[in-house]
Amino acid sequence: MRITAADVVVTCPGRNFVTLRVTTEDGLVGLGDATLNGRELAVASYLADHVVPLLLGRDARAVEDTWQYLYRGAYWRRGPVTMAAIAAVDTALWDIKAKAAGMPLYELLGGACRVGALAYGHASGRDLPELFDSIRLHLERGFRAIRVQTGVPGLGTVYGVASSAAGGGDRYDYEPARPTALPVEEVWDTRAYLRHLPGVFEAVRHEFGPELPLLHDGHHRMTPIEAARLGKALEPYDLFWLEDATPGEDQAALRLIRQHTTTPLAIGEVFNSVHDYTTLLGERLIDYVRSAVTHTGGVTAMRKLLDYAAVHGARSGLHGPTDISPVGMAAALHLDLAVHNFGIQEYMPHTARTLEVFRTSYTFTAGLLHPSDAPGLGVELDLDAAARFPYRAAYLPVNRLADGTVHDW
Ligand code: GCO
Ligand code: MG
Repeated sequence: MRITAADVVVTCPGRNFVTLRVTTEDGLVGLGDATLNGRELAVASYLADHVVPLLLGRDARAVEDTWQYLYRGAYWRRGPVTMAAIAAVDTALWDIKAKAAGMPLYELLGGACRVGALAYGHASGRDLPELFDSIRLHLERGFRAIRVQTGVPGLGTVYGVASSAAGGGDRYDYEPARPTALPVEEVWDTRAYLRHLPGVFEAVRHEFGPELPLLHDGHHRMTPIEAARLGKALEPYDLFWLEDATPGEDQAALRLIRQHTTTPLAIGEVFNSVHDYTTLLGERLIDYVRSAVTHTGGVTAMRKLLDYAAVHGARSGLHGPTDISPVGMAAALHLDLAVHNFGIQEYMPHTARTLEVFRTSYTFTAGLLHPSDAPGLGVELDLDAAARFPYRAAYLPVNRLADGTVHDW
């Protein structure tokens, strides 16, 4: 089953996506997501200039061998650009293999362990009334687990908070990448945030009761001791997890946080290899693995990472914001169904315009996502629609403290 074509498709139906489209001699087509928010063209070039020439003529069935060939063969290992490119190839080859078998991918991964994947949605508000409206809207839309992000008194725009009120437009969402010539700059103050957040969770529990699973994303902004203090302060509100409390590359930070709090910890969306987790999982410092199939080397690598997590008592919480394309999202859903140690799946629905380009078949019913039983991943790419939306440069914001110091965003 020789590969006869591999095309890199860059499209911007509201936000940028990079997709690898692999075709075999018998006409099967496989898709892989290679979107790296704010640095999209680096991955497109890595693929088009350095990987596509290696794929032409290769056997599309050799998934593991191709992964090792691209990983070990590059000599330069890991990193988000390399691993997103490898992920795209790997996911496309799994898509082809499952289509050739006439099965949904999750069947090839061992079959379903559950009827669907519990998904969490992103509720947010600049203040409590807006936040409550947003939580209600998510509950009406069927979500059974909710991430809570709010504005902080005295600060302007902050991570995770939508800029328009719930119900004010045709949809309510938070999309951090902006199509501006330079990154937008936000101002951050951790002390103001730490003073404010426990009261928000107290109010949400008071309004919505004890049962609803609630999550929160610290987005890398705290020091270890600040994160430890927040984890302790949030214990009465029974969080499902506290995510990215500190910058992920400081692995020892998690030791300190863990010593101080029983709030479950999630980390990993900026990681790209199982090797980023050896301390965190080996010492049982985290509860949930937050990596994206798209940034971690694809289905092959993510399966190994989740098996490694299982050995250390940790569960999955795969990354699923809108900057993971519907192709990357579908790949995550097949793994969610097939692994035993599933925890939860992040789900930020894509816009109607994105879904014009990517024809999905996954479903969201009663709080659960299902990848569908279509052969392969179950997502098709409409090339004509993709061509109608050319690439637009966009950046994620940059954070500064009040005195101008650059801080983690
Ligand atoms: C999340 C993430 C995202 C990231 C985004 C950056 O938990 O979903 O933190 O919102 O900020 O993926 O591109
Ligand atoms: Mg996050």
